[in-house]
Amino acid sequence: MTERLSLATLDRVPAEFRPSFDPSSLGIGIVHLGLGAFHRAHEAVFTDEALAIEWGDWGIYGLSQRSRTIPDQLQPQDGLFTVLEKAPDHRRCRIVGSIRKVGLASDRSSDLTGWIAAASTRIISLTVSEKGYRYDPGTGRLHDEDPAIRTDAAGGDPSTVVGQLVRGFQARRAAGGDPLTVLSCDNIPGNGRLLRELIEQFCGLLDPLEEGGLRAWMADSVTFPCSVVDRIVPATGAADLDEVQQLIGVQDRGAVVAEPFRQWVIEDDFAAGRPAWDAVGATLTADVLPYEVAKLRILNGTHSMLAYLGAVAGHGTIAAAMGEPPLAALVRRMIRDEVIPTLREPPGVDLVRYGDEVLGRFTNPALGHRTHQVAMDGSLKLPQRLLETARDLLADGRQPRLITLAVAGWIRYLRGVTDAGDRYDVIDPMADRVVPIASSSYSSDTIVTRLLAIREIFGDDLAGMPGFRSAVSNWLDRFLDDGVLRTVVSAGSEAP
Ligand code: CS2
Repeated sequence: MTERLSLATLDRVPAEFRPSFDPSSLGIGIVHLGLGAFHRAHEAVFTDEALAIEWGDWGIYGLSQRSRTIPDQLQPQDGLFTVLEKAPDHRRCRIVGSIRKVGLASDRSSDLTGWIAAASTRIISLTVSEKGYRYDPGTGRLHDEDPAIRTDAAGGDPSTVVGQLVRGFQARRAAGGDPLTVLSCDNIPGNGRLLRELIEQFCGLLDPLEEGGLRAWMADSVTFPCSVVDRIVPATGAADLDEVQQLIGVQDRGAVVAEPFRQWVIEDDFAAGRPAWDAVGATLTADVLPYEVAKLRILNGTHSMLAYLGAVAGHGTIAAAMGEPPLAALVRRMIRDEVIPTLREPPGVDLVRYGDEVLGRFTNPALGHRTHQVAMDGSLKLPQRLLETARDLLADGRQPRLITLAVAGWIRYLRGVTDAGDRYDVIDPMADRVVPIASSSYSSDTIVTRLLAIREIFGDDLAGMPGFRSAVSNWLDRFLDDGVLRTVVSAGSEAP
């Protein structure tokens, strides 16, 4: 039987793939919530490389929220795992040593509260995806009626991220109240600011005696920098694990795959230090907003559009969708004509070139990034990826033509069946509400009217903005009559 990657077997791995430091000598300074593939291919890599430049106790304690899968993969490996970088024409692989401990947040023995309280912990970072925040993207409000939020506010072992953080803060305050940074790394606009607001709303649900000045302490001692993260990280497949094993010579069940590109723009607002992430490619800046809006609208907006239209047209991967010339032309045009005009250019960034680079990254065939993976949780992604762009255009007196096509693409996707009649599952926390409406036999107009009335997604303004509803409903009609590809082809030949 092939041996498993671990501290004990690391010396059997060819030296070129090993971390540049001895992982066993690294103390923990970061607690990370959301130990998915993205974190392992992003912050863990930046941290690993930063340690080679400037040593410090910045090891990571990574916790999964609910599922044991990743802790079970990484615990026997002492937190070690491989990142397999896939460019169209070459591979690169390396073992990351920055994750020093793994656990499950919902399991008492992981002692999350104790770790948040520990003075040695100076950063709590998060990649818990849009769902983890339990908020309405249309209104920015915490789901304060959510039973899990209610239960967490009432006491006991917290199961929500906001509850976990607040219980940890209380313990930290009781233990001396050392300053702390909470760093959100999720694809949400103003992610740090939003998290602070959600936590404050949660504190408002607590008994006033129990709150006992926690918000005032937070205001003095906890910072919430915003950050923009970027790296395409598809789900790891069995063939990837085989490939890693061939390369490193031992078995790694926690390996992750990523594109070569990576970017991290972070608001420079740390309360208690940080690793030398800026020395290994992260941008530390006073204002992340222009980067954030550009990334969410250009990259994630077109990603979602390609995912919905590509999946309905029968394409399994983003690269295959990009291989369909009318779809590639459509997203290029949407970036140029409708997204860039709404953006403020971040310093030193040429947005047209940025858009071209993003689309180039989408064509990487080695990644095998599934359209259904990107299409997931659309109700939580649409607002920041597409709807904000539509709002800005409408406020400027312009019609969002291709953005409305993308929104109609989401609705068409919710029907759970491709143009060729193949069925698939729609994964979305609001699936129970949106799928029955989208799949009904009502007219497109009724379907769109009912969906646009969902404030949690569309706010209370979009449905009433002139032309928006009718444009979405016209595209949906055309998708249903002619199929996605024929509609996109004819849309391409129509005047803007
Ligand atoms: C994707 C993102 O799954 C999705 O919704 O759009 O995860 C995307 O790959 C990353 O944001 C790239 O940085």
